[in-house]
Amino acid sequence: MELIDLKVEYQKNPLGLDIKKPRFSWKLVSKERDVLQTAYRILVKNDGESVWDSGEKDCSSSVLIEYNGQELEPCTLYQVQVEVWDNKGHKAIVSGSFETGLLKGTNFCADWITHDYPADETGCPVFTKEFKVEKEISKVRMYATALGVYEIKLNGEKVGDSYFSPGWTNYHKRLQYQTYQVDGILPGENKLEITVGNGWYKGIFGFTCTPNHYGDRVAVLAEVHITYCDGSTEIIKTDDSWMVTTGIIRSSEIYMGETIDTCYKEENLSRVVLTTFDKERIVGQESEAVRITKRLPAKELINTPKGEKVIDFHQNLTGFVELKVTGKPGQKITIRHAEVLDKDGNFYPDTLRLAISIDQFICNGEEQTFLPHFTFHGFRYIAIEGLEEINLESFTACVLHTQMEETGTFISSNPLVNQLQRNILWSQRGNFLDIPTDCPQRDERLGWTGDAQVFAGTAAYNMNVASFFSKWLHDLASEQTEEFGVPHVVPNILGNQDGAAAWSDAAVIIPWVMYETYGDVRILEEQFESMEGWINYITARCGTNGLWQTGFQYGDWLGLDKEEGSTERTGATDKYLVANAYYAYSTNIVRKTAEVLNKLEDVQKYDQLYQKIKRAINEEYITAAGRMVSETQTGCVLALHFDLAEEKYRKRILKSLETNIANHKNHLTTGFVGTPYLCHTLSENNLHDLAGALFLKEDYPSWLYAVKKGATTIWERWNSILPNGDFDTSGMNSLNHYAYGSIGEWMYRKLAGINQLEPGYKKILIKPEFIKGIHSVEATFNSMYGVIKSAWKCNDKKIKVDVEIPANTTALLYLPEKEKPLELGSGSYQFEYETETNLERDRFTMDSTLKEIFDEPVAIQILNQYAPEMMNHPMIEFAYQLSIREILATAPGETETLFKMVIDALNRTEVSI
Ligand code: RAM
Repeated sequence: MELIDLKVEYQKNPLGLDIKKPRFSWKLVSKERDVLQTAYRILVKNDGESVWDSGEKDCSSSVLIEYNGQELEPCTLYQVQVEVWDNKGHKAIVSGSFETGLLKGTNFCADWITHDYPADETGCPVFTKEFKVEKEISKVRMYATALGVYEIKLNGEKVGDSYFSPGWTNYHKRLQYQTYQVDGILPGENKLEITVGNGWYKGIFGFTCTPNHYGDRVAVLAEVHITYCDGSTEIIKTDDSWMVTTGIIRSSEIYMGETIDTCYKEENLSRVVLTTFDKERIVGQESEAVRITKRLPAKELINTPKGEKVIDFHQNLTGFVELKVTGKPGQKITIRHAEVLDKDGNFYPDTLRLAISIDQFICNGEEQTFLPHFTFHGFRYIAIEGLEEINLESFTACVLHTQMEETGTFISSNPLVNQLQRNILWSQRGNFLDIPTDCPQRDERLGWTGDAQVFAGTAAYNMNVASFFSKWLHDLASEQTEEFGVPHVVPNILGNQDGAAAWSDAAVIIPWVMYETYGDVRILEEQFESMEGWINYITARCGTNGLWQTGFQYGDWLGLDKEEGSTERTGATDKYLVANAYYAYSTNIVRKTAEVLNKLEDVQKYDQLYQKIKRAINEEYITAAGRMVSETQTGCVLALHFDLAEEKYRKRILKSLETNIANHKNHLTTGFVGTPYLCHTLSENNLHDLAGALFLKEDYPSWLYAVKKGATTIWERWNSILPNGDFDTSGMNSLNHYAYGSIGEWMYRKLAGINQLEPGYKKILIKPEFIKGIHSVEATFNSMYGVIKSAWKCNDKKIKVDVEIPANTTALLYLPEKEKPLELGSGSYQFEYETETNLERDRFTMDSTLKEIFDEPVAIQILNQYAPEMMNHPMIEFAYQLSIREILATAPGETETLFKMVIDALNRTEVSI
């Protein structure tokens, strides 16, 4: 047995940890089967002196064990050693370290510094300090933060590799600082430069594109702690001895882009101005930093019909472009960004709305590498001006996001599904940039709570999002009030609005997802007040019937079931049904949380409330005969999935759901609320085949429709790009919006079958379920205990299953088509057995649509021949949505010919009637 991955608060050997009681986690790895930890011992030392010895604990827990020793000192390195004993008589050791940060914002001894440039100065200020070093150095740390976003350079080299520090928090309450290891100090003269961009603090932001959301002047606070070899120490800190100038970054805005003029020389250094900002609000960086995580080469140069010079990176992404170039002095190169080309092949930046996203680089005649500092863009294409000759090798797309560990993989035999998984992952990368944003490209990029809530489960499979979400949840709680509840966006720059269901429920649902995924009880402890606060907010707004039926709601946002022509975006499901469904669901989570936290009175209180809401929902929204008030897909899904409907009604509601789906030819019509649960509901109610059929639909509306349209990220709308290549022009059309990527959780849980039976996957359920159209799946999830694998194949009359269970966990495995589950200990297992099942899809049925079966020209031909009146339909693309059955109904005599045509055209699969 071996121990690996010693983590302190989800990080390996963290620096600048600002937590008084850090938690330790480790993984056991063994070639043997059925390995369990029987005991552990944790030793923490500072300079050889023990500060904590847990003693040998007879305990199987290896995840998030809390430090319980002497009080930790600031700026101190601690060595950690963990010893573990297993049930096979082995012992192993793993060691690591952590270094504390300042532990308290008020431990900053530096002064806040700013400038007194006029308000219309757009150049980013550069704060500078020269200092001399005369002794030999043993260790240097730097602690820094800013109002704005900052970058530090020491002797011309960037310190650290993070971007957008200090990150976006509710600056009225919390501001993070960062800790850096600094290696570049030279004997003799040194120069520190800290450049500050407007960022979220002062920059243009929000729908109104207005500046100064938190303040109108950027500022910096920083200190360099030098320890010399002789043991003496020195601190270089921001104070009134620093100077300031405006540098080569002539302007920078997150939405608008950055202009860098390397010919610009500002010789005038002026003295900084001292300023204040409450140091009590300063906290250590809580999640991983934003970094460049991938560099993608330019793939294709396109001369568009309009004459634009465009580069295609073949991937919609979030970040910026690095350009290597030798230009003439003063030569200006302009880079514009877009997610897509229009159907004529021209550059189409309209999805960005007012966020113009233009970077400009002004050359100085030398060979130069340009990349922006304080802006990011959502793009796949760039249009270049100001360069005679375009060399693809000069352009690199830098992908930027919070650098979380990727924990999930999912591959199947279906290439479209694999592309869908890649699109989900890319939308997660693109929108987990310090906060969970709705989209990365337009004049929005806000921490919409609803989007984060529906996607959190999927996100937690793909990456370790524990620190990311706990940071954001701290902000959420800091913005929550009794009067307005939980804001729709966090950090909240939209002002006070009453809380809304599914959005504000992020306060309750996300902590619970974190607990289930990572076994993290502390998130529940920290958020409990916020979770309860949200329920109390609703309760205070309920009528005498115990239901919440007042105020603004997003309903089933962007649901497709509104009557034709409606421009309302809230879907057809009764908005207050959605609101009360979430009210019940969240109340039940708060009840379960109280149970975990051993708050017995609260367990009772929320249990009673939960029962009461459920009763009221049944009375108000379900008739005595079991009909839902909103017989929409989302209405039925919520009643079933949130377990709201009384047992006696479930059958009827399920039937309504099935009928509704059949009426839409096995397509979904759900919006943000129904989509994450739709396939789960079907799979869990004996309609898994239908879930599979709906999941694998390739025509609008479906997940694979976008894939077939060439999407490389998840779209905001099911029809962001219409079948004829036009765009949705509602003014709200992002091509990188992860909400509908929430299907990812179903793919991991049902197709791969990886589920937790106990929080943190201490006990695992593996239960893959086949669907027609996919004959193999291989998925892994790197849990807190180690890698869980579930892979299966079903072809040639054989089923093969291959699973891996990490040490110190156990699993329940349901082999496909076998009755009894197997209880497994850790280890690798392979199974092979016979089957009669054939997972080839009867790709097309009588209910398949024209568009699904044929390319456009053939579809037109068929329409012309069999349903000519449809050719005059104002929206011809909707005519393609007719099914074979419907067309036959209009031309009853022609059945045979049409069928022959169908089969001829396909000549590759059977059509079942
Ligand atoms: C849009 C956002 C987001 C959604 C809200 C309600 O502006 O893009 O996705 O949560 O509306």
